[in-house]
Amino acid sequence: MIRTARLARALAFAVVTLRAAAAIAQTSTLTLNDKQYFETRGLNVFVFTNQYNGMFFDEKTAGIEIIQHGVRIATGGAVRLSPTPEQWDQIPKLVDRKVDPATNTITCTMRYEAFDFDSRLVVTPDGAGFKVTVFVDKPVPADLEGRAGLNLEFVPARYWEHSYLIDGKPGIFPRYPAGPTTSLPPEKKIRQFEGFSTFDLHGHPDYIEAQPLTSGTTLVMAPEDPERRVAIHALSGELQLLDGRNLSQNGWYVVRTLLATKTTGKVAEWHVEPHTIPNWTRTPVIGFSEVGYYPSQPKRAVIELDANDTALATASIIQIRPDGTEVETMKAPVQPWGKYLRYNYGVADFSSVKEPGLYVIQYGTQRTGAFPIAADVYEKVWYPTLDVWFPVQMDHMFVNEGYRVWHGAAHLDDALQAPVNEQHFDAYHTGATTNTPFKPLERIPGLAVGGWFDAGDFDIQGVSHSGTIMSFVAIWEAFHPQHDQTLIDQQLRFVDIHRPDGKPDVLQQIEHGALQIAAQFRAMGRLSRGIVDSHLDTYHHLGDASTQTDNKIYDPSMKPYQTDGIHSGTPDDRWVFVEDSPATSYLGMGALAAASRALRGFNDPLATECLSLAKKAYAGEHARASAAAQPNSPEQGFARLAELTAVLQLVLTTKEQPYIDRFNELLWPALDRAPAFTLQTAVRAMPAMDAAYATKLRPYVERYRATLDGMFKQNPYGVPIATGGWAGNGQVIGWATTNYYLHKAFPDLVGADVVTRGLDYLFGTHPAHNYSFVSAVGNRSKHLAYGNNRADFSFIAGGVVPGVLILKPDYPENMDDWPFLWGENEYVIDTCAAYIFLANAAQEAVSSR
Ligand SMILES: [Ca+2]
Ligand SMILES: [Ca+2]
Ligand SMILES: [Ca+2]
Repeated sequence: MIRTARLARALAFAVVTLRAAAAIAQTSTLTLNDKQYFETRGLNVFVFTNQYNGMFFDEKTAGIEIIQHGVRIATGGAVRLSPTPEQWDQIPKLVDRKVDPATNTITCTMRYEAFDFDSRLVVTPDGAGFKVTVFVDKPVPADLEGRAGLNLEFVPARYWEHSYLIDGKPGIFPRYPAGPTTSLPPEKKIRQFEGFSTFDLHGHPDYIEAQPLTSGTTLVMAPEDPERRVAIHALSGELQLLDGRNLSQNGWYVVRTLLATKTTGKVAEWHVEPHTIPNWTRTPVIGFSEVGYYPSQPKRAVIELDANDTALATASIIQIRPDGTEVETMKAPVQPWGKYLRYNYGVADFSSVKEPGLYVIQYGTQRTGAFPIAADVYEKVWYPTLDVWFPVQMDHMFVNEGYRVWHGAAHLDDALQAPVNEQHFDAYHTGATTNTPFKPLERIPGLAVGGWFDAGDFDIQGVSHSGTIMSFVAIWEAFHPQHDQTLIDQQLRFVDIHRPDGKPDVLQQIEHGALQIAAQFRAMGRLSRGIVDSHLDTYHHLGDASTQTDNKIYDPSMKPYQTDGIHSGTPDDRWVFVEDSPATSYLGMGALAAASRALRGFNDPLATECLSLAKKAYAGEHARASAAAQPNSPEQGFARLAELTAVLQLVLTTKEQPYIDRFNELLWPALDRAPAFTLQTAVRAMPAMDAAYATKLRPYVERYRATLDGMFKQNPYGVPIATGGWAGNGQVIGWATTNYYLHKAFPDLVGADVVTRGLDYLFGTHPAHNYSFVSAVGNRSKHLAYGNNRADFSFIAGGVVPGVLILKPDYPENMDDWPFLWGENEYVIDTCAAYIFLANAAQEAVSSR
């Protein structure tokens, strides 16, 4: 929401409140719409339109969910087995979902396999709200008596500085968790995912559960706020209000009723009434670039409107002069675009405004913050990512910034070979063999060096490392940034942010990544899937990375927590997971071959070793993969694409004919099969190829260009918006980067506008709100995100979040007051490195035309 929106909303609110007071209380009746959710103006109720995830478990995007006045306030409405479920607690499997327009009901059958426990959740409109009923055909299993309950979870941030009434008794929502909890014996704990535990016993035999903050029959949440007020009445049993943050910082407020036991039929029932403001209309979102615009680039404000709203005729582009006076430079017509997902859109094109200066956009009573039109808008937008975000992600290093230490030197006890047949968390697993020369739990030497924390967690992921290194090499080769604002001392394991050391930071980051990948190939001859915590109770670590393990080498002859200062008996050293995956290994070889070019003249011994490791591994893998070829399997397809990446880097590094031949052999079928994935690779090889190559490539670029022409038909932003469980900024960056390479090679086919359009999207021209998705870049940006400091409701400058998640069927979301949804807010290394490339590319593309 833009700044003045609050004022406008407050005014609109006062008017509405008066109107409402004057009118007879209005009943809003939910109806089942053709998108299979319940809807009335100002309120939507989803019932398992989104499901629990078997891989990452509870993502807080499943079960009964409530969108009140445009904001998702509740999720996780289902039968759950804990008072305040955590991510890895058992989730119900949806066995059946019936949507019945005749009876206006949605019925979901849920099953907990481990307990042979089935229940039926029925949701139906009731008065001004809806009724939720749980039925069982067999009594609740004895093990789950007093444990199984009907839960509904509320986003805590949306109730801070708000109160509640329970059976008329007042309370204030706790701003910070302050109990109560209870200690219970571990045998009472319901088994979590794969028998892992989120709770670190730390030598004490107990675990904790949240106890209710309060209980009663009727709970009114936020009675003072018509936008957030929700009344819940237990028609049977008792309502509890709990605070899940006592167990885990990403916990939610939970409203819960224990299921009736030793009986069948109806075992819990609520009437839920989220208040709706009569004739509520969502405040428009003015999408624009918070970074500003290059004078000659296209400039589009995309105005997102409530389905009941219609676009105003114009938006004003107002220049702000040095003395504070304002000049309306343009009345830009708002062209209706139509409907995308659940909103109407209008587009105000103000490309004709080119005079450098500061501007705001005025639309109705709303006004955006100021943004520049200037020739240098893209010049520095990548500095925070390289200067701050990447240094903070550096593993095995002490990272300082001014008076602040981000973290100590972490994971100096890396790493042990993972056990076999391990079904691990974060999508790691092993099969019957280790795929390395090492035995299960044997120490793999030399791994406590280089590398970056993958994301908001602290593991080293092989594939994303490879992509990151290759992006950094591409940045170095295309733009040669001499930028130096970081001291990086590998000998002392010391990083100092904002302190030049005479060495280009991009080269130092390439070196840091290459040190880790080279160490893996040196020890194992291949790239790992990753190095990750051995135990779930350390994986969810929040705090200084150097305290995630004890940094002491595990010695099984010692007792847990016993130490001689160098070794310890605490089995917390991280594990190395290695898959039999040619694709993974090929990407590692590509990273090594790329790094060897950039590091030549900077760190010659490492450059030489990287290339020889890559060539040796390539020869081995290529021979092995050819022998084991499974033609046309999906794995084979991935392996071929990854090999193409490796061979591209070997071609660019060595120019040797066998690599060129193999590249041509792989490229053209891949271009036919998956042009979107291969076009960038193809065009990047051009400098090493002859003129005939460019001629042969041209028709593929012509076909791609036709897809670009159709972009504005897909959505009003004109970029490919992903609809999966992880939001799509990475995809937008990849798309715009491909466009840059094509623009450079085929400027008559692909213009610079499709490069900057990708950045406009990242910087605020996107659904849901208009913050820049790059923290600390642009006038207003993501000020809380899923970095490793997320428990502080903070951000790491330069991090790029995944962006807008499309919750099925039609709700675009990027929470701006709650950082803990990784699919919307988690920074990851490969996307951030790709962003640095794109920012440099945009500056070059706009300034050279
Ligand atoms: Ca990870
Ligand atoms: Ca430096
Ligand atoms: Ca250790």
